[in-house]
Amino acid sequence: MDVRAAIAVEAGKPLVIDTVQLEGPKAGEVLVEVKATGICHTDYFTLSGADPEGLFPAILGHEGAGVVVDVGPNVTSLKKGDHVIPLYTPECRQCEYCLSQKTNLCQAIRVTQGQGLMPDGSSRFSMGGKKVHHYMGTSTFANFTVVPEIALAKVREDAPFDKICYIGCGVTTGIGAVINTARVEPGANVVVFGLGGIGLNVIQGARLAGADMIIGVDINPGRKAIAEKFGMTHFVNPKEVEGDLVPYLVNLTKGGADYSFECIGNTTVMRQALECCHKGWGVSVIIGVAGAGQEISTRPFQLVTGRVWKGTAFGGARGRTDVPKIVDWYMDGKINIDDLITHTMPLQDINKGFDLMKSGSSIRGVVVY
Ligand code: NAD
Ligand code: AHE
Ligand code: ZN
Repeated sequence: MDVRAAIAVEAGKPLVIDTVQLEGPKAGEVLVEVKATGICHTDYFTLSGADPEGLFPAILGHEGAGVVVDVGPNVTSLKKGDHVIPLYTPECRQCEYCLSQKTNLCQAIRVTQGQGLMPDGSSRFSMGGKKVHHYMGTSTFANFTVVPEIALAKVREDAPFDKICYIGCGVTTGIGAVINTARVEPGANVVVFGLGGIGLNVIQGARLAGADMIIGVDINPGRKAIAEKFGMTHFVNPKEVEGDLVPYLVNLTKGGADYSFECIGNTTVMRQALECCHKGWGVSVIIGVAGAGQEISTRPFQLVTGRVWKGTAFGGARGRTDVPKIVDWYMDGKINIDDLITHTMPLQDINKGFDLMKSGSSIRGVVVY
């Protein structure tokens, strides 16, 4: 079938809006009509050429919500008409990783997903007879996409697509990093570096967890008001701090953060996030994705003296199990998504959505099909 898509033709170039061809679902696959998709910084990261796994041409997008329109053979858990959120971290419930109960990083289809292909090693997308790659197994920058059954969370039908699409990445990543990965406890002091689409959800997660001091760090002063609305108690603009940021934060927290979160993808800031943690127990969680070739460093003494460096993908969430619950939290008013979606646009304007994110004018832009 013909579908409308934003195609990443080449690294560093704007997406091209055009018609591409999509084959129907094969065994274990599902055809989804995408109703809305958020634009995450990771889409920009891959489009920029910084992603070692980046492939072109590809249909990017990994923060979607939509409706099942067809299922391939052997699909048992979904049917036509079901509302779904695609999962770039699937949940097969059978692989060694899923069965371990120690990680959310299901590996059932990770190899082909990283190659921009469906699990059988082929792509469903093409243009003029030439292969177009999938992205993160989701490719939500197209109004129809094919996704493996194990990479779809079935969600309630009364939830609005243009809001819950954000649960497909940013909301779950930010809140999950606090609850699943760091396991922040009531009364903890938390420092969040980067107050964008992810960091503001970390702030909201920290408030849910009952944190005491919630410090937000961002070079964009425009982030202060919205972060306060989500629970931030102190704002720090590194550009206004005299001297080093780390001792400033250690002083502010009276000894160091119990938990810190890096939500930027900047390896210098990752070091600051670790080193502002409390001696003996502070835990720093890396969420930001850094470009090819970049590495983190610190004095090993920082770890010898009890600080812990961790990372998280999709907030440690097991998508098919956890995502429907997070949709319920939204529908029950326990979490705020609406105020973070600052811009909506048709697919035609998706490049403007990227520009708004890059300039710091938007928190989350959402494409509504
Ligand atoms: P965003 O562009 O919405 O937000 C980034 C924020 O960081 C902005 O507010 C910006 O002003 C701020 N910032 C930039 N440089 C800074 C600096 N030096 N000091 C302080 N603040 C600074 O991006 P996002 O969508 O929130 O994504 C954030 C990061 O998280 C990206 O690297 C993205 O790829 C990554 N990410 C990771 C996961 C995961 O599962 N690990 C999931 C989603 C996104
Ligand atoms: N492909 C990159 C890494 C990109 C990355 O870390 N992706 C995160 C999700 S970011 C969502 O906005 C992730 O889930 N990682 C785990 C995984 O298996 O990809 C690289 O550096 O190669
Ligand atoms: Zn994302």
